[in-house]
Amino acid sequence: MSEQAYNAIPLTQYQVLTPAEMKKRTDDFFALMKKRRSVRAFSDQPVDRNIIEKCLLTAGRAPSGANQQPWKFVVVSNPELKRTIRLAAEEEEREFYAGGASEEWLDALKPLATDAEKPFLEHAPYLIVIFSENYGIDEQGNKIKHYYVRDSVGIATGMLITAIHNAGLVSLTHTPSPMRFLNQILDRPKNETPTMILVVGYPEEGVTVPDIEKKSLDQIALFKD
Ligand code: IYR
Repeated sequence: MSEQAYNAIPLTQYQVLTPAEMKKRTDDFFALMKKRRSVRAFSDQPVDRNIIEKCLLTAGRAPSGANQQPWKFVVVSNPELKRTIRLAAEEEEREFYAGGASEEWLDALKPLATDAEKPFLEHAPYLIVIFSENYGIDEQGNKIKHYYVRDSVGIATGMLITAIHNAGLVSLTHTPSPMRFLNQILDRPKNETPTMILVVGYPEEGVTVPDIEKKSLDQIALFKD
């Protein structure tokens, strides 16, 4: 390795697992993650804020380009703010479904049976609005270039979704388009771009989900031995 510009510390947290432990943990984790579903109807049952905080800390452990951690999570539970977001999102969605989106896109969405109504934006206890920090700003106000921003924020978002599922909660990745209205409503600076709203809470009683499948291992992976 090149000369180290960082203070190197031993990797004390690494723990070797026996093959049996490894198999059990891998199987258990797959069984857990296999149960994850995106849910579009939420109950208004409150969620312990400490759980949300710990899930966000988990997301914050994600790797990122040059460790710049170019994400910002704005956690909205305030009812008026949720209503404002719902109204603004539904306005965008009405345009999207009424012709803003291509026929091809609307066709691709048919199996999900989505429409412009987004009551979950008010019913769910938490909306986590995920922003990408496209560039940083130093103390003198100069721009700091950020690297692999979309990838980094995508990884952190995946870890957040996983942590929320592990906590026994459900989530929905919601992407009103365009989303710039979120900067204004949430008072975020222009170096931050909203990437999605993660809707978090408990499922509404009796909720249904679309009967859709995930691809098989053969379809998603190739092994070159
Ligand atoms: N933003 C719209 C449309 C939508 C787009 C995709 I790609 C989805 O996977 C689901 C919905 C909406 O939320 O209805």
